Amino acid sequence: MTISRRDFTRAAACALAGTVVPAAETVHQGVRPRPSASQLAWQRDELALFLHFGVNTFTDREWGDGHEDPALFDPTRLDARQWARAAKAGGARALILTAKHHDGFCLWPSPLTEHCVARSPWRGGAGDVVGEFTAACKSAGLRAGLYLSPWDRNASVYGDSPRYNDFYCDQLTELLTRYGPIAEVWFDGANGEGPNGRRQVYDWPRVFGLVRRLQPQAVMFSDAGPDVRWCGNEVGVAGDPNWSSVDPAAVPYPGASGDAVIAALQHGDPGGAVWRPAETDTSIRPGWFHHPAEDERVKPVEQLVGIWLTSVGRNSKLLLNVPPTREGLLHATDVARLAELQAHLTSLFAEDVAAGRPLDWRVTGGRTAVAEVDLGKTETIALARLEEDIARGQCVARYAVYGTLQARGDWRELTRGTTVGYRKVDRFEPTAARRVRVVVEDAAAPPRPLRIGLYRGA
Ligand code: FUL
Repeated sequence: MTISRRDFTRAAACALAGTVVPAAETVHQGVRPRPSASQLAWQRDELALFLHFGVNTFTDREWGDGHEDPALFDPTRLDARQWARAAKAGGARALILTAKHHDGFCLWPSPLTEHCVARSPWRGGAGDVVGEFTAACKSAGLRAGLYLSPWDRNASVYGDSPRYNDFYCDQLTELLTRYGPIAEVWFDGANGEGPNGRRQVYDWPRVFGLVRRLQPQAVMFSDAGPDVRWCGNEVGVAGDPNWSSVDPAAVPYPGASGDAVIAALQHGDPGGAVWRPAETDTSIRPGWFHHPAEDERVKPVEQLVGIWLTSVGRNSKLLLNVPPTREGLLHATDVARLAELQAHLTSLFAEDVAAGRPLDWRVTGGRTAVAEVDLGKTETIALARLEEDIARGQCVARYAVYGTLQARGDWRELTRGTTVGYRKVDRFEPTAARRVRVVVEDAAAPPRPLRIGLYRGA
C-alpha cells in the first residue's frame, strides 16, 4: 500500500481545475487580496489547540488500519470541559478535534458506519465526543473546529470514488448540521490507497461547496485552501517570507506534491490573487496521538515559545496539538506546559516601551517608508513586534529596524526581515536605544503605517 501525504492522482487535480469555490471575499481585478471576515477572525485567534483523539489513543498507534474493535474505545474520565479550560489557560481561542482520523473511527454516533462510538462501551454506547466537545467549547467561549480525514481505511466504499464521495459528504453533513457553528473544517492531505489498491478521486469542489453552504462562516483548511493553507511542514516553522496571498494554481489540489508546492505553501506569493494565510500545525509531543511512552517528551516551554515565534510571530496561526489520554483528559504535564507558554508570552509582551510614544511615519517612495519613535529615555530592547493592518491587505516585503542612543545619527541595525503581515516578531541582542527607526525597504504596494511594539525581551 502506498501511504503518503502527497499521494493524490492527477485526476484529483483535474477535478479541481477550473473550479470556482468562492472564498467569502470577492477578488477584484487589480485590487490586492484582503481577508474575509472569517479569515480575519481565524488569524486573530492566533493560537488554537489540535486534539488528536480516537481508537489510536487506545491502540497506541499513530495511524490505525480501520480494523480496530470499537470496543477498545472506552475513555474512563472523558471531560471536554477540562480540554476547554486548559485551552483557555494556554491562551488558545479555538480547538479542532479529530472527529475521524485515517482509521475511519467516528467520535460521533454516525448511522453511516459501525466504526464509531455508538459501538463502543463508552457511555453505554450513547456517547458523542463531538457533541461534548462542541458544547464545552461553546460554554467556554472558544471556537470549535472539526477534522474529518478524507482518507478512510475502514469504509468499504473507499476507492469506489463516487460512492465514497457520497459517503464523505453525508458524514460532513452530519457534522455540520448537528453541532452548531463550526469555525474551521480541516482536510488532511495524507492519503493512501483503498482496498485492492483502488485509488480514491475526491470531489473537492463538491466538498468545499457543501461546507460553504452548510457553514458559510467556517474557514476550510487544506494544502490547497480554499480559505487557509498548510504551512508546508509539521515542525512549527512558517515560511520566511510568508505572504498570505497565493497563486491558487501553485497548489492545485490538497496533497499535491513537489518542491515547488512546498515552497508555495511556505512562502505564498506577493503577486497572488487570493488571500489564503498559512496555518502552522505541530504537536506538543513527538506523536499526534497520546502515547504513555512520550509522557516525558513533552516539549519544554522554551521550545514552545520558539515555535510561537516562528508561527504567530511570522504571520501564521499556530495549531498546537495536545492529545487527550486514554482517560479522555489532557495530561497534567501538557496542561502545565500550556499555562507556562501563556505565562511566558504574557511576561515577554507585558511592557511595550514604545507604547504611547508618538510615531513619525514618512512615505519615502512608491514602495518605501520610514517610521521613527523616540522612547523618551534610553531603554534596553531585545524584541520588536511589527504589525500591518491586514484587514486592508499585506504590503511589506523587506524591512530593517535600527536604534540609536544619540539625539542624531549613529543608527545601529538591530534586526531585518522580509514580510510582516498580521505580526512579525524578531528577537535580537539586547541593545540600549533612545530612538528606534523601522525602514520599509520594499513593499508589494504603497506601505501603510505599521504598528510597532518594542520590548525588553526578558
Ligand atoms: C497528517 C496525518 O497523517 C497525521 O496523522 C496527523 O493527523 C497530521 C495533523 O496530519 O497528515
